[in-house]
Amino acid sequence: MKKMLCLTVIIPLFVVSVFAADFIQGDINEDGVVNGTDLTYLTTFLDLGFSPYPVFNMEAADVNFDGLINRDDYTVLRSFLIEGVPMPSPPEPEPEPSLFDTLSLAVNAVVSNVVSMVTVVFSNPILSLCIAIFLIGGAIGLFSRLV
Ligand SMILES: [Ca+2]
Ligand SMILES: [Ca+2]
Repeated sequence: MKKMLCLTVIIPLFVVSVFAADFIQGDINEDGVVNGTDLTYLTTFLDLGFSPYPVFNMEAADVNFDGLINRDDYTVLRSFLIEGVPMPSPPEPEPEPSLFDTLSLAVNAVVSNVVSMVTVVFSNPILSLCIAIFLIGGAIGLFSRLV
């Protein structure tokens, strides 16, 4: 009864930082098989908030690949072991952006910056007048060289 109370009151959440592929999903004790021992490891970990065992593979314990180790993983692992329900597949890795996507982002950033600079400049009448004088002076200079 005391253990059940502990199970229902304390629902620890543990963050798993990296999805790695060098482990067997659910093989928490890293003995090469997924069995009741792994479920015991996971239950103990969830009850205590830490693992008393020398080996505890955090990535393998996150059997539903949501980045957390919690009761949902217990449910998935238990269903797999007892009912044969397949465990979820690991998430697909994010595709690398193409060169076109990267260039598009860069061009969009440059255009956005130029537009905001032009907006700032032309919203200031003194700056607008200075630029107009500069452009007219340059045009006159260029025209005088051509003639
Ligand atoms: Ca195992
Ligand atoms: Ca999980």
